[in-house]
Amino acid sequence: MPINAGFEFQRLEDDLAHADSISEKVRILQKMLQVGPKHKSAEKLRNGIKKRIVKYKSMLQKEKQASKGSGGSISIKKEGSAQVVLIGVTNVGKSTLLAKLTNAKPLIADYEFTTVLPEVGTLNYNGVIIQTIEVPAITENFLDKELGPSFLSIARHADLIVIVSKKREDAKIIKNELIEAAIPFKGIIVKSTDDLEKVRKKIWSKLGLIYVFTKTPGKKKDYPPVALKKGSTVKDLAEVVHKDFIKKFKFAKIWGVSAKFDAQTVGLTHVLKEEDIVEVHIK
Ligand SMILES: Nc1nc2c(ncn2[C@@H]2O[C@H](COP(=O)(O)OP(=O)(O)OP(=O)(O)O)[C@@H](O)[C@H]2O)c(=O)[nH]1
Ligand SMILES: [Mg+2]
Repeated sequence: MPINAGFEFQRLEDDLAHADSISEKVRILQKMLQVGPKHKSAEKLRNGIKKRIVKYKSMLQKEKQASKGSGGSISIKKEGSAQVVLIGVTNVGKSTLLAKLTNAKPLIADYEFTTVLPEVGTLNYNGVIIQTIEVPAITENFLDKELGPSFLSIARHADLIVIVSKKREDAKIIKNELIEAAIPFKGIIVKSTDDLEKVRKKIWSKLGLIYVFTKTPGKKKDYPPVALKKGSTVKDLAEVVHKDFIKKFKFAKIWGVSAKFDAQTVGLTHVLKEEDIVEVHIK
């Protein structure tokens, strides 16, 4: 091994833990084979790396098949304004929480691995529909399990990951498995005993969304509201509501937190706030 290669190998190991895609993991592992020790006693290490490359390549293949709609991978069609997954080790109350948050009626039992397939429910946040999925319990080395890659890919594609845990070690196992699968964790950790309203608010706030109401002149505000990314403008709302609205846009009238006064007249660039009511006037 050339001088400093040991140092570079270590740096690559570090990069590997922080890689946020599978293809990035493959690239780093291949580089590790290049710079790593090549002598006889390092054979075990090299074989381990090669095995991981094979594993990740097969995952890439599976995900490619899933995105084409073929292969045995489990994919869940996105519905609503956002998709949230509940993930955790077994028996931590994932199904219990899903049943409390959504309309789903999953099987809840005191034995382990009760949930064997993803359970889907809809969470209604002030009229905004958030698809919420319980992923079957995660175990250590989950990628090596038959359905591991498929179940983890549900978490990969979600807008928010919610780790359900009873103790800190539970969450640690999940975080490790996410790292192993190159899924960045920017989510939240909750207990099934946490105050339900607090959990709902945490989910909403972490999704980075706001909800606003549209209104037709002379009528009351429409229901349900429209979900938008934080920082959205009248233009973003108009785009969601009707394509023609921007071409024909004259002005908007606005009520709520972002308005200086009721029925303030604003243009397309006006930044909206949660619970605003917007009346678009067109030519
Ligand atoms: N005391 C108490 N028991 C709970 C709570 N949440 C869940 N349980 C119990 O814990 C057991 C497992 O709950 P589930 O909601 O099925 O847990 P899960 O994480 O979905 O479990 P698996 O799908 O089997 O991995 C059940 O017997 C629940 O009644 C809780 O907040 N308090
Ligand atoms: Mg369950």
